[in-house]
Amino acid sequence: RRSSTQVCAPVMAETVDQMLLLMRKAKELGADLVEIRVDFLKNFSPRQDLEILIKQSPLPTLITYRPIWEGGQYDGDESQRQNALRLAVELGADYVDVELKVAHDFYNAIQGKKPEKVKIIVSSHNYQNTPSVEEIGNLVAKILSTGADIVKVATTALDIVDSARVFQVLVHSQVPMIGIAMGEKGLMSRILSAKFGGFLTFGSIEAGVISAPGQPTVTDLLDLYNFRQIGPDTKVHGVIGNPIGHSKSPHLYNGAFKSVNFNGIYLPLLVDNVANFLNTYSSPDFVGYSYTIPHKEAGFNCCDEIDPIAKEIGAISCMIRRPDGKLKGYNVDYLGAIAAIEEGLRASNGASNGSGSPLSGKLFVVMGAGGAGKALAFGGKEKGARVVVANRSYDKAKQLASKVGGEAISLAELENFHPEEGMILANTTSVGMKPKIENTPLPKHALKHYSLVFDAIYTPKLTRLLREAEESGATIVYGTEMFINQAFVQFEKFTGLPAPKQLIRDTLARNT
Ligand code: SKM
Repeated sequence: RRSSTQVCAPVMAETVDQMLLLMRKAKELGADLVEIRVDFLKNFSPRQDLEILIKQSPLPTLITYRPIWEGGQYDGDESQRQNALRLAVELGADYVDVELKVAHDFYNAIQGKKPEKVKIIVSSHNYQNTPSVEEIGNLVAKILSTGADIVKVATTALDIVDSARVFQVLVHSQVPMIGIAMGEKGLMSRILSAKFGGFLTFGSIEAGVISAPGQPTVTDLLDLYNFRQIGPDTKVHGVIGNPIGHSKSPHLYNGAFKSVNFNGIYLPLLVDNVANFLNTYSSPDFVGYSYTIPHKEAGFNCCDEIDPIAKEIGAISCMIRRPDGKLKGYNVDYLGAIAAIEEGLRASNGASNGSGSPLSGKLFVVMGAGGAGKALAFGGKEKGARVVVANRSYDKAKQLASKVGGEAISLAELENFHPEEGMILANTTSVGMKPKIENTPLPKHALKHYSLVFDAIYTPKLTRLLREAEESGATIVYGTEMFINQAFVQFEKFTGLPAPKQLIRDTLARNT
């Protein structure tokens, strides 16, 4: 265990019995404490219920009675609410949450009657945005002036860079502090609170049953993100894309990092603006990124140095922060995809055609002219294929085609494009990717002219395009092949260690 940051499971239910069940579940899952949200109880009788909840809890307790005016469920009389919180103190809850707005009143009311072991968390929630570092700092000072034992500041992330301001305050806090940026774009604040010294982070007992937006599950925190292994020195990595929820890279790398005891974490990074992200998280601990759709070209433009192959392609799939702080970009996409396509061709042709690439001389159609399209077109050219780039925007197709000495057509034209039989098709657009798996970039009737079809999408593994290609008699090559091959290379770039290949294969098989 590299840090003391605890995992706290919020418990929300309508009856005390249901809460007790959830509290046991939280313990089984590995949480360190439970936040009992008594504002969710129907017919709450404070004296009787708090006694049971606090005394029978299998884990240390945090009692929270959140009013509507702070984002909770309680809509009743304020003095009754504070009476219940005072009772929680008397009954010896380990922690009691008191909202900043009423903290002075509350402290006046409990004057000297607080058992030593009971700690008061004074909390502030902002559901609109994340203010400046200075404003968050002032808020913390205000909270401290109430006499708080523990400071809690929860803001809302409107962009991934917002978590950085929370970290900045968290890391400098002289008192125990809970600092979280809520919302999907604030996920990293919840996970990296272990790195930046947060007192606790929240993890839900069940997926989707959350007490605040963006909360991961306890199980994801502990098993997917290796929360107990995150500490101040942990190096941060992640996959930069938009959307990013579908990516299996966090599963792959976190599992692989753990298996070789590498002190690193790998996050899904939902980025709107790549340059802004890189400028914000510029400390030496933010060391390595994978780039996925649609940011492979934006990443390319942010590099201080670019590997020759990536330079030729014009897009990156991997970025490393060197010890001197410079960002170096690589493209390791095409290697894995081309190898998998070659393997597919060799297998379907029976014997190999000697030492040359089976792609040589073939008509190779690449759908999409974004980062992955560029890599595949480049790979095709390298192997001596005749490349055709088909893209929704013809201009972009034209640009790429001229770079690889190929032909350009629009996606609409591709439907009736069959200069010859036995062509090879690669999809690099996101059409057909989860969640819109009913979509396909090319209608089935057009697929009969292809002998092999590859899809760079790997969620789902069998896309509609691949299913229809198979039904049309083509050899199909899954995106998982490309994904796994490039992951081996990236793992080595991130860690300097050989990739645990079997473990990575198994992890992907379990998760697709
Ligand atoms: O090139 C890869 C990238 O490294 C990661 C990724 C993902 O996590 O889904 C997909 C491909 O773009």
